Amino acid sequence: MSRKSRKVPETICHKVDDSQKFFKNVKIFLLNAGIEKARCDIFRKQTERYGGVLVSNMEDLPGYIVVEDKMEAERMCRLLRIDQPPSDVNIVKSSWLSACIKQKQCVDIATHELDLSLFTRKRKKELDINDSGNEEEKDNTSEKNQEQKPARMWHSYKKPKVEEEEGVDPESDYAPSDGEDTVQGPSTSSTSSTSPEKLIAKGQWICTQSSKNVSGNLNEHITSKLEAMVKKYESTSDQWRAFGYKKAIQALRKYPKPITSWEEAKALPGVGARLADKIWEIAESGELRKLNEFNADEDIKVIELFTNVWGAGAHTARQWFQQGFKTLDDLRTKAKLTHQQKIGLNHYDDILDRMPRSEAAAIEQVVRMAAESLVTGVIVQCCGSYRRGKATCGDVDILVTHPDGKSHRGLFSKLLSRLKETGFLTDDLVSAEDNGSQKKYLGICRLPGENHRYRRIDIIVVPYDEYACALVYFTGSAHLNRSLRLLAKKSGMSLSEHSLNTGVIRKGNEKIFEGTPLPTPTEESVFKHLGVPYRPPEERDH
Ligand code: DCP
Ligand code: CA
Repeated sequence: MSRKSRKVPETICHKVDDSQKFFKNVKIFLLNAGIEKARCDIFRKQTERYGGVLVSNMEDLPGYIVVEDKMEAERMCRLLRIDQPPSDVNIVKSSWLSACIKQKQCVDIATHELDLSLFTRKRKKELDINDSGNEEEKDNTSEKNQEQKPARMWHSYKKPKVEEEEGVDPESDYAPSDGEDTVQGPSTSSTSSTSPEKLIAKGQWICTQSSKNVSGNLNEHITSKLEAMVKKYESTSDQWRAFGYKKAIQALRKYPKPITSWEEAKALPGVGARLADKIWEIAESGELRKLNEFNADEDIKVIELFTNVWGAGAHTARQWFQQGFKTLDDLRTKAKLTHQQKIGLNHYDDILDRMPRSEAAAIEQVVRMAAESLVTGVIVQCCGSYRRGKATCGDVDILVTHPDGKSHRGLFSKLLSRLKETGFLTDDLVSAEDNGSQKKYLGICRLPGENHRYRRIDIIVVPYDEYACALVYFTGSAHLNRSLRLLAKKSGMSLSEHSLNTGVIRKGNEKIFEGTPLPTPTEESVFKHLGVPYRPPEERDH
């Protein structure tokens, strides 16, 4: 139908009585970009006609954000000058509004919702992924909440050409916002770079600060509840809501005093009105109604139970649930399980339990003794939360190398065989991943003697010239790593668990030239090249 011949729908002209106002008090924010003017006018008139309230400020929502049918989430965020789709708001295409008007009822949004999956995936990378930079790697090397697929594991260890997550953190909390990124997202051509010193001088980088300077989390009573919400949303695959909560948690952790007003909560970076409501609800009452509802929801409980099986992610958990399974026993007896999921189920409680650091030290010692019996002078270092001085550890991440630069070769399989012979390693999750010149084992171990629990262990053997970068990486925290990598990237460098390269040439997010590795004999040298004051591991617990 041509524009000229289109008639103004009859419904516009007729008055409607109250009972027909299917939009009564429903708040609608119409993002008119890309929607032709005449259509916008009709939408506005009809919305109001049927009782809807057109709002011009997103803070007035909850309700609906209506966008052009082909709108992408990222573009929407840019246009609205927000860094993520707001929580607890329905974001729908204009097809939804058309359908409502046509059917004279508030129709289900299911088929009209804006697809946030791409946006979510990108943001997930920014938040979670380790530094080689693709989501598969995160999926496969960080087992928590992830599906484990050995075939993809192999792929994940190839050095990717594309760094996706490193620099795409607009208004990040691990790097200062430069304003431009907030509006425009990642730069599309970044062959130019600034010295790290200049970048650091421009703002507050997480990686330049000691985690000890932070006065501890003074809003723990709030963040613990929000963390529980993240788990719920992750297990229901609502990743973008989970992302919104994670941002709020990070902001709250850094906040120098307990939250004492709604306005204070609302002023936190990344916190909109709805999240501020939730924060304030917890601050005031100590409770979060929504979380209580989730906790009481039997279905969500089951999905969460299943998501905690090592090797199962939200997708598998939901599939099991849909197949009618309700308990871990149902999974054991009726579900089709991968090798890893079987192990995950066998040691379900042990894997979820955090061990005291003394136990991590004892595990490190067992590996050290075995390695030393194979080659003298070997270095065995427990990294991760243990090295950062935490009181409890989720698992042990043990780095092995040899200062002569060659005796690490062949050590990986000998070490594993030795540890298996003694019964220390009990189950292999991933028996050997090749990551360039580094080799990684993921499995389960148990200390000799009575009453010891089964624990998750990663053993990574690396060549000595990669040791310092590997040490920085596996010591973490993940948050600190993201900040260091972003700083490196913005300075024309590239940091990974293998090396710190200089003179990297990028076009958009693609590395055209990998650059040249800088000499990094020690962790101090890595920090120095990046212009970041050296911090001992205990000060890296960001
Ligand atoms: N790492 C990272 N990015 C990730 C996952 C891990 O940079 N997405 C790095 C930093 C971590 C280290 O690897 O500190 C070890 O990973 P863990 O998942 O074992 O994390 P932690 O040891 O810090 O914590 P936990 O006590 O829960 O094991
Ligand atoms: Ca760990």
